[in-house]
Amino acid sequence: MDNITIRDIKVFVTAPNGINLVIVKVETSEPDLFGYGCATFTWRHKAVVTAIEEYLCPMLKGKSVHNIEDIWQTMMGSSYWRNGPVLNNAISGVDEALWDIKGKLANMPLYSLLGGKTREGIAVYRHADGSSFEEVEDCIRKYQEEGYRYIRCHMGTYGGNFGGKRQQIVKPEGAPNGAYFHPKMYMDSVIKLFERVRSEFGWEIEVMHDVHERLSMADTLAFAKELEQFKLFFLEDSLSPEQVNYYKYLREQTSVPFAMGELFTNPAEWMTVVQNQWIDFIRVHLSDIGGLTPAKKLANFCEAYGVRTAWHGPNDLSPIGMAAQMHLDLYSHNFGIQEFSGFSEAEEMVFPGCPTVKNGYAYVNDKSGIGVGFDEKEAAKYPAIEMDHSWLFSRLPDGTAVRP
Ligand code: GCO
Ligand code: MG
Repeated sequence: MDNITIRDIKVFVTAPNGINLVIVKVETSEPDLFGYGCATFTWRHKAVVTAIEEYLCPMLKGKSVHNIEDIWQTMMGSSYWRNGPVLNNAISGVDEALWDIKGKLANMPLYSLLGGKTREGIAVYRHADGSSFEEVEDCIRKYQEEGYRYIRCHMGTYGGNFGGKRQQIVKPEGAPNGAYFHPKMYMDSVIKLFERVRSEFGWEIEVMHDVHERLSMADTLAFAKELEQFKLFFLEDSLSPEQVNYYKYLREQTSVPFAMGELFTNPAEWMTVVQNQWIDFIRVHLSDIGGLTPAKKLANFCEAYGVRTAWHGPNDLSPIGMAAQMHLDLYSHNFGIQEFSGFSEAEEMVFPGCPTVKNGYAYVNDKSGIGVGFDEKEAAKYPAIEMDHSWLFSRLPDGTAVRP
């Protein structure tokens, strides 16, 4: 095999959509051969940049580009302490770039390299939200008109806005600032929302909801049982990763399909819930587990247990990362659904070759590798920004900080 080596590893942070995206470029000993990967951890992007520039780049320069698995294993093991989101995202950027290069060398799109297609189009779901039932319904109708048939329904993002009654929350004297929410008011507003959605739109759309780990175990069980009547496609992040063992009891008492995984960074977090079939959909954020190399293994592991994929795909993921997982979506027999948040015009300028969507299905192009470029000049027009973290400081009415 030719001795093409890694010549340099560069990292870029760009925010064409007002969200910091981290992109890795692996340059090789062949002047025109390079690859791109996604290393996007929006809330700690500077730490990811440091991990790449200070550790991975010096470690990998001169290594053959061909041995992706061995490079992945040495990137993962060489920090000794491992399986955290910062280092995993850094590893993902290099890993996906090497897969991009592998595809270019083979002159094949990534899905072909993985084993070819098991479907032609990738069914995607969008996020309907609003501050009132009417606004949510209008949003659903807009997506329906655009051809989407899977829609996540919320009223006031995570923890809800209970139809504008947030100010009714009674806090103690001197309570700290934060994104307060009231579990029971949230649960009640969501039940009422789905009553409206099902009566307005019937059963022709599949609907999901994201609890975003906001509820206690007991409230989650009661909530899931009440939601059964609406036959959700899935209920997401019903528990925090620290409480996944409770899925055993949820599974025994409710028919609601469960999706979990965007917060997973360590295989130990998904092994139990998958092997026990306590969940129906695995939802990891590919770069949070180290990129395409572990994700393809995870997809195959889940297939054995009948767990389908529903990779995390909000707007804090770059089009390169979205395309990489869409190639995996095309290949995986146990594909379930793909979360999708659309691309802005600015993003499409920065990332030529973004996946396209038509009538509720996404399509990647047939260029070799991941198939999405990166215009460094365009990217430079959107330098990293100070993100608004306020929503991450969630609190219960008494001011107790909770997972966001
Ligand atoms: C989802 C997720 C996201 C996360 C976000 C955190 O289901 O898409 O819950 O909305 O909250 O990616 O930065
Ligand atoms: Mg989520």
